Amino acid sequence: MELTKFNQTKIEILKLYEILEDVHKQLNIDNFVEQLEYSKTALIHDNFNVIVVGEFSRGKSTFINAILGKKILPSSTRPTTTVINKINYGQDPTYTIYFRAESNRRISYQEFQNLIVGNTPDIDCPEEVLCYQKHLEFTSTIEYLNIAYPLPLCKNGIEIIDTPGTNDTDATREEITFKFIPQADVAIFILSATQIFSDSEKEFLKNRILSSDIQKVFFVINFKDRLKSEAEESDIIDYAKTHLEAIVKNPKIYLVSSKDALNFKRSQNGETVEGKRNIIPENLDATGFVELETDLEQYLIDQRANIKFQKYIERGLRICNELELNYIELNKKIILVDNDTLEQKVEAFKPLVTATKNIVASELNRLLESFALSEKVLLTKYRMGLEKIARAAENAVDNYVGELYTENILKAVENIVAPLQLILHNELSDLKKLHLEDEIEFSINKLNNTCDNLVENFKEELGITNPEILEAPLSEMAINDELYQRDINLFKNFMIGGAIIGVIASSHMLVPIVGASFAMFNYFKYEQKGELLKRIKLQINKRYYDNIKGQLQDFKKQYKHDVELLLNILNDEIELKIRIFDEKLKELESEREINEVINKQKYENLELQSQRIQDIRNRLKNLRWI
Ligand SMILES: Nc1nc2c(ncn2[C@@H]2O[C@H](COP(=O)(O)OP(=O)(O)OP(=O)(O)O)[C@@H](O)[C@H]2O)c(=O)[nH]1
Ligand SMILES: [Mg+2]
Repeated sequence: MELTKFNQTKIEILKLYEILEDVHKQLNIDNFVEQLEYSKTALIHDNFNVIVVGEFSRGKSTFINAILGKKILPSSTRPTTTVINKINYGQDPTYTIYFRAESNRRISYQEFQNLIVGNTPDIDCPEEVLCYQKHLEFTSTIEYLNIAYPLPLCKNGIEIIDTPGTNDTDATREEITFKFIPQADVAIFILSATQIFSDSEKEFLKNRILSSDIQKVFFVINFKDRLKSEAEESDIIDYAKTHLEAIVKNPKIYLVSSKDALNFKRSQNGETVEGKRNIIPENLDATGFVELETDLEQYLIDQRANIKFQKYIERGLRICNELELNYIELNKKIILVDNDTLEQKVEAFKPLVTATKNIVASELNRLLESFALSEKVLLTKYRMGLEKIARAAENAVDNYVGELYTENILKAVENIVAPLQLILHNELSDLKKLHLEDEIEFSINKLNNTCDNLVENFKEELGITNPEILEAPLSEMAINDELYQRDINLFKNFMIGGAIIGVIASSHMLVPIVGASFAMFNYFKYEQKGELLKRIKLQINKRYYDNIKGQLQDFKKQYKHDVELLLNILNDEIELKIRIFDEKLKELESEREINEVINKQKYENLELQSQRIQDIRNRLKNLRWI
């Protein structure tokens, strides 16, 4: 890949990552921000990480040494590598410990050797066991060891990572899986020709390497020198191929002898290779390293940019997919459900308010009709009473036996009539009170129930999703208390009204009689007895009977006034309650409208971000295998 294209691709990926970060910001989430930030830094620094993984003693460290042509990492038949080693380029060899908690520390070659040779102790020797325990305690504080070495292969930011055997403690395996594999661009999975492809190796490959963003895995079967014939070699390769093909597409398998390759390179470099087990091969071909190194070099140098970028492209695509599926789609659905639910609630509440209003209107009508009926009953009773009084007055004149003074005759009439009038007024007042009281009480109960039902429905319809709206009508209305308070006032008013009615009614009836007695006094004074009584009777008759009509009309007027007063009080009371419901309904509607506006904004933002994600996705896909 030419440099300009390389740089352009890098800039484009960085730009897309930045847009993805902004999408996070616009959605007010931080799901992948850390990963994007980390990836951006890695992309800028342009490191290229090759991680070497495999179980204990598969020859990982020997393999790396063979690649480097130098015995840099210790190797042994017993589990050896206890810390992660990063090998990268440095003009002079340096060894640095990167601690988990403390800051890093440069160490000498000797210290380095002591540190990474963590040979398992002889369990019969307590000193060795104690020493090993101390060694393990110390190494657990180390995150990794960095070895900088003047290795041509590691120029251009290539970094090789040697890991402890993956069948090591869980903690190490987890760390390799979650920290170092995700940072790696290429994995070299070392298997052994002598113990080929165990179940745990399969599991590690499937769940920890292939599930990551790593673009390329080299499968290296080590210990080629232990195989006795070419037939055995091809058997091993076939076996590995069959098993690997079940997991990976077109796996590329290399059969090598790391030990022989290392020995060969070391002797080529003029080193003396000691030990009777160390055979130096005649050439590198037999070790399987030529083919492996050629391919590896091609990957590390030629395909490097591609591999590197593919990893970030795939990572970006994966983040896009996750955001779209797990965030955008999900939240769009939530918004739609939320809108529908609120709308349904408002719509369900509307007819309830209307129904309540109808009940109130018909109840007030019924009350009006019932009052009209009572009026008739009361008027009949009143008319009959008045007629009875008129007759009693007539009889009083007929039965008069005293001196013939008009004043005396009128006194006698009044003595008979006055108690009758009082009885009639009391009876009438009681009857009126009874009728009005009963009806009002009935109506108040009914209207109370209707309002209570509405409150109940209101609560039910709104459920617990919107507690503020639900709280407001309950506390504000306090229907029972309010009406109870009102009930008392109503009856108080009524009773005062009743007493006033009584007073007014009786004064109305008395005034004309008193008036009549004074008006007639002088007039009748000097008349003859028979003539006088006759004329008085006529006058009394005329007064009492003629007044009945007017009195009934006055009563009617007063009754109408009382009923209007009562109905107005009741009406005001009910209207107040209905208004509260109406207001609640309006509140609910505006709440819904506001909610819908907010939801609409949210929805539009989700769609906008979704479009941006789609755009990022398309641009990332265009970068695939440039
Ligand atoms: N015969 C033969 N021996 C090998 C080969 N590769 C490694 N060995 C030996 O196998 C043993 C284990 O090698 P290491 O390189 O320490 O293996 P490792 O995978 O790094 O082991 P750990 O770090 O403990 O996980 C050592 O004694 C090596 O000399 C090989 O290709 N052929
Ligand atoms: Mg090792």
